[in-house]
Amino acid sequence: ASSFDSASLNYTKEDFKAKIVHHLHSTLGTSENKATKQSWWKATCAAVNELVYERLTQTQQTHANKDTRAVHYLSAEFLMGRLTANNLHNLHLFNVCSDALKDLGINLTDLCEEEPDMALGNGGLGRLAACFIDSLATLNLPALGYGIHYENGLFRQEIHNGRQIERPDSWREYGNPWEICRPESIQEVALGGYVETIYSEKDGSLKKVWHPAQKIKGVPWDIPVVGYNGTTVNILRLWESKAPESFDWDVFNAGGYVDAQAEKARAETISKVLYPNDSTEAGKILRLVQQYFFSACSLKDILRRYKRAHTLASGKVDYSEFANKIAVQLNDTHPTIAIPELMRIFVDEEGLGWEEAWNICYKVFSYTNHTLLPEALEKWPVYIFERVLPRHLEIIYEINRRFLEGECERVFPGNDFIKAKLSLIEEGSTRMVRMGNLCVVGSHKVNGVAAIHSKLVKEDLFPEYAQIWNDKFCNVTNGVTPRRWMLSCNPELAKLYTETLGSDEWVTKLDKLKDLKKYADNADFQKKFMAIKHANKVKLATVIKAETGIEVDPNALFDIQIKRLHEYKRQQLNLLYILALYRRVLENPDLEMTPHVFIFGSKAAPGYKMAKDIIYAINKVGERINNDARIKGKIKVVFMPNYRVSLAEKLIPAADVSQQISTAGYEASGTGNMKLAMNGAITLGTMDGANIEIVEEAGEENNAIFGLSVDEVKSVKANGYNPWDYYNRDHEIKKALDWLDSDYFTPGFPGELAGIKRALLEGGDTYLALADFRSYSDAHARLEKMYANKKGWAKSAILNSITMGKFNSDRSIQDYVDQVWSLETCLVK
Ligand code: 26V
Repeated sequence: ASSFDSASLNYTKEDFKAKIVHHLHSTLGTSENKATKQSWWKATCAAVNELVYERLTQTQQTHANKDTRAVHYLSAEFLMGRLTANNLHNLHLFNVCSDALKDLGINLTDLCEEEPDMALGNGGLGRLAACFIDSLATLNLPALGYGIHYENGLFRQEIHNGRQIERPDSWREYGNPWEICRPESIQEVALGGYVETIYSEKDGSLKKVWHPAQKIKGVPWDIPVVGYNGTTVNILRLWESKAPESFDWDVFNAGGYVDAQAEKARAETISKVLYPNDSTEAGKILRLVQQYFFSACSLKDILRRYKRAHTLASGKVDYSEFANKIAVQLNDTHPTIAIPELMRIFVDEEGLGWEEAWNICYKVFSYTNHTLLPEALEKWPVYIFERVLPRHLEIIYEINRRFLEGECERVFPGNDFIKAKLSLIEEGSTRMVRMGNLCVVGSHKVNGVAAIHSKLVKEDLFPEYAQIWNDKFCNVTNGVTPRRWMLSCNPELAKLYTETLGSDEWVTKLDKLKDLKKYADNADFQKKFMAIKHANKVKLATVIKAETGIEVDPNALFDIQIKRLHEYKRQQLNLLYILALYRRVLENPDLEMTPHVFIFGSKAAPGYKMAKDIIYAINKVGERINNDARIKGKIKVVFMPNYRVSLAEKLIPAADVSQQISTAGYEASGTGNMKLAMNGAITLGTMDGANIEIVEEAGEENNAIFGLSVDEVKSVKANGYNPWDYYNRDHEIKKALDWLDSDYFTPGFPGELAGIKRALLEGGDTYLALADFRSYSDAHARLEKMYANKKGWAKSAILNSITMGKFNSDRSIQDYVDQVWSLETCLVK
């Protein structure tokens, strides 16, 4: 029982039952005997929404009355997943609801499966945004999330004969009970056209007037974001694009009517689909339009709210408070265009002088970098900008001119080489706008997402900028919400912790779990902990069987790598080890080893051929191994199709080992690593991203760390890395790679997997998989030994789980509050 049950006083079991039945009748238009599971689910959501809406209104009134400073989290992605269980937990209604439904003959966990994932994101960056808005509400901070209401989220992945097939994801085909359309807050944004320069006879000034070619309507859909324990319900506001009402339908004759429909379809294309790339910048016009569309709608929304509170009696708006009231966080460079857009509004529309406008502007914005991969750093061709956002391009040029002649010249006088490097414009055959540079110049803070990453952002990516503005650069290590990633997905473990501690305080103060340290060695506690892990594995085994037909033994070691497929994340290294291990068992059928289940979950960007080839290879190697009677089930390889948030919630609690094996220096942070460790998985990982901080908390002796460090990677590369040396010297590497040339895994089709070998040899092995192989194999051996010692393993698993307090996203948000936003909490009555 928690102190906040009182907040949900109106929600006894009987009340809840009555509400659900009421909504089944009045909202869903059906009855108990006819209702489908989906209707029951929606009726349950409607019952929950009664409370959510009440608190939402209270929150919004409180924030408006107090005119609080608020943070606006602009993100092209919010990977929310499902909301039913999450909202119930955060409102302390999960058990009441479960009991009420039980009386009605319905199982809540079953019902939750009715909800499609809100997959409005690719991976880490989008899921981080989702965790952050949970924490913002939980910490009672005034905050809004702003993004795009994609009609289709990340593609659904099917596996056909081992290959990834992409299918559309239509998450709201049958309605979404968590979103509220707000036509009263529709915004309109402009695109294209040309800029007119008007000379003023009066004062000789030049005024710029943008004559856009097109207007787009942004329709806001609000998703309430329910804080845990508290009374704050913030919103996530997602913009849907529509053709504007003002569209002059009357002027169209019969022929024009059709053109008008085409025009309408074009407007609605903007929010149709989420781009499924998460590491390569394709430079597609539609994507720039998406970015501008949601950034501009969001800024207009912010300005409308600001003006309501800061318009003087004269009718003039007082902008002197703007930077004190408004913080805008840019989640990667995707919403960067908000910077010139705010300048445009201030200078062109609100009549502020350039310097006055700029002084407000850079104080409002701050920027989070999420990747160092050069191919992911956004650049837009100037010619695209000219067509889509001609006025913004001019503003960017002016920002650039003032920067190069001002701060840059002051610190690097006459240094054209550095000026070319720091310029917002990249010169060349195709001139480009560098969005990262624009973010650094236009923000007051720039942060990376783990200590090592922030250091690399400052020292390797933006070193000259750091010379100009040393204090601009900071670190905020990522975190994840323990509400979803422990309490909700691993209820039995949560119960053990709450009962043992005598309090559920840990759900917000995750550091409290450290008080359990004294039990890490306790035989009874270990037994309970491992029984929960086993039960989670049994459940997962059922899911695996249902999804793939593969039988796995819950007594085997469950070794999990779940993340987007990318060569830097090195799923191919995992595969190489599987091949080596398979050969060892074939050569020595009596080999003593713990049965080992390798589980993968991963989507590849549809245009990333090598990533898709690796998925195919995992599936084909798996097929052969899983059906090879000679190895007596010692190795199983499972590729779980359609990896997504809701599947992660089933995989993570069942993991014994968490593979976090990126080449050091390439994984900015990782957040799956945190989720897995919290749930008692032991990390098999490199010293990269947040892994470094994870083992700092949990102890290196409780994990299996291997591979080159960031500095070693740099020096290996500097000294001319040659993967052939490893191939020629390491027998196991050679055998494993040569195997890929044969048709052993693809009977009748030799060479189908040879591309992987080629990338690792002829291709130069960009991510040093071969260089790290032996050390990786040794780490596996250490893990095996650890796993053989049941008590030792239990202790390490427990210690990992209970020392992850630092990786609570509430802590990350508090770091942003202290270092970047200077926000104050605002209690809602
Ligand atoms: C980049 C691009 C490039 C253009 C095409 C569309 C697109 C979409 C998303 C991205 C962002 C990729 C960066 C990303 O997701 N980084 C991940 O961020 C996580 C949260 O900070 C972090 O834990 C991961 O290490 C990092 O890879």
